[in-house]
Amino acid sequence: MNELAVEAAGSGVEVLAVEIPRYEAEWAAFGGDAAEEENPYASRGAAAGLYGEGDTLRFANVNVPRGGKYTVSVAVLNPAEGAELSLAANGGRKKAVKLKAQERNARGVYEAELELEAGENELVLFDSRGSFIIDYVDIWRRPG
Ligand SMILES: [Ca+2]
Repeated sequence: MNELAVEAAGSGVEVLAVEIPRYEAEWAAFGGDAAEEENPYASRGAAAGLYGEGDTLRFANVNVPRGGKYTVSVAVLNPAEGAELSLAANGGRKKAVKLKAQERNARGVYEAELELEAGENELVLFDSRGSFIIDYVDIWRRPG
């Protein structure tokens, strides 16, 4: 991830542009019954289906330049009623995210804050309840 800080001289205004690395779910390691799905509404035309409790997606190589709190945005399609997703970094405590009903093939984006370490991190997404499809994950840092 490249970060570029631009300071507007004398104005006291700082503009911070952050490049957001995107991790396609279909490129993650699948656990349980998780599997790649073709979906024309998903980025790259593909996504990862998680079909029930115990299915997982593992991103083994999430690289960030600095340690600290990051926002993980997860793009979800077609969650079953009451479906729940959890996330954890580096084997840490899971953050649970309840998925809301959404229009078929519409993309819902859910956010969770996770502590990441400088360098490589392992991010795991767990199916805690119900089925849903994950399209991609964006990892970024709020400016400031
Ligand atoms: Ca995708």
